[in-house]
Amino acid sequence: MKKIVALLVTILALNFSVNAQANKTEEVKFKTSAKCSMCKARIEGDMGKSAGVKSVKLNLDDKTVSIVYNPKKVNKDELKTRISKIGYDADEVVANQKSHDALPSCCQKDAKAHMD
Ligand SMILES: [Cu+2]
Repeated sequence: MKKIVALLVTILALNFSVNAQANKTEEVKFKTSAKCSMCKARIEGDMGKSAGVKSVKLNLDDKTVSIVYNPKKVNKDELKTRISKIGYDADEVVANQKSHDALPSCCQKDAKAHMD
């Protein structure tokens, strides 16, 4: 009986650790070329809907975006590319020019710093 209980406990523990592994997320931070709260809403909205992304938060004080993601579904470079496609720089990855030029003028890189 003791053995069976020990076995069950082992199985449960193993099962638990496998589940924990499957739900493992990582967090990255990129410097972006965001300008204002519209940029924040745009980046958080678009990235929030993209595959493998759990949460997105853009800090307008330092223009960094923090992304919690599932490393099995998406990687850092892909995340940067997705930000570029929205029209913003992400660290060394430069914004896709076409997407950038389609942003409202107040959100483009040469716009003066402003908060909304
Ligand atoms: Cu903006």
